Amino acid sequence: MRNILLCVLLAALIWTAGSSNAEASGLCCQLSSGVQESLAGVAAPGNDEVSLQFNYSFTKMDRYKEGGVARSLAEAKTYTKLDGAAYTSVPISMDMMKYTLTAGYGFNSRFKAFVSLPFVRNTMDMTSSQGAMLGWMDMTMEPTSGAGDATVMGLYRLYRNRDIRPTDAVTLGFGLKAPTGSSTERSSSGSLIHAHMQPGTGSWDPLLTIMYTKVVDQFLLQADATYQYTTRNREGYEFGDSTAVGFSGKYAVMKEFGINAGLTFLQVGRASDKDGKYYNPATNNSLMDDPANTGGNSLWFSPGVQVFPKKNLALDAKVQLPVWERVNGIQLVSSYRVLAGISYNF
Ligand SMILES: [Cu+2]
Repeated sequence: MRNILLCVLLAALIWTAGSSNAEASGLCCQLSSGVQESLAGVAAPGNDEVSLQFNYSFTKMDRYKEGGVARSLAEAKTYTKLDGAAYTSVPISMDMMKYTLTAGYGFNSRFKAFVSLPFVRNTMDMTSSQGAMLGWMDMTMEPTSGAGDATVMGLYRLYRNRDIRPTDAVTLGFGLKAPTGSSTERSSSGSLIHAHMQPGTGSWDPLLTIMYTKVVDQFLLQADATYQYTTRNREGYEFGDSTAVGFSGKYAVMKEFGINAGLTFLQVGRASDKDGKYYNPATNNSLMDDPANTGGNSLWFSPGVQVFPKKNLALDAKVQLPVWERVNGIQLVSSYRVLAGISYNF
């Protein structure tokens, strides 16, 4: 059994490595990589078990925030760059869809490894100024879609209070997000599209995560923190580092059905475009492209349900709602995210 599982993991890795033209999701939504979504979701594989998960997420971005204050699209159109020039290209809305396949394997009772590969599709409506006489014209961008950035992650259980039915456990995770998704998609005019709409980031990013879980009767409580250290991609662009801290609780209503809720605090650093390939301030007046308008802090509330229709099979669905945010500059921010997943342990 172990060999089969290793083969599955290897195959996933090879597939991942081969899909160098793939696309990954940008960080617009300010929520981090697919593997966190998967891990936050459903059952981890047991000893010598393989788990397969399929997750879907949809993010709607259609509001503006300047710092912590809500702004209208009309207000966004009046903003200027740091050099005083007006933004002449402003996003109206962005939809991000992500389908993530995650394979996991439990090597022993302490160590589990996961590989996840997302497939993403991003769409955007924008408006651009045609000059003082002609006003603003709305347009829909060519959607971007394809494989995204794959993540490999190992989870190591540092501590549990007892061997049989432990109620307290601490787990440490190390991961690496690989640049399997394209970060160099271009528009028909030949220029690189927004860095945050590219399928991938183009960078190798280490991840570190630690989680504490506690079982009290029918409740499962979890506290976790994840840090993603971003690096610069070949085009000279570097997304901001991110830190996510979460608290969540699951309540088993009955054997086949559970409800859960969580709070996540997310901190994302400002991006930097060293060589000006995505944003050349001399020629680019796009609000979306200006790194001054990237990064910020946000707090999310996530209610959800889990269904276990039969042994080894789990379904889950949740909504993530921003309850507070404070962004750098002025940014298009999310109204909601919807996530759904199915997992099976072999
Ligand atoms: Cu756009």
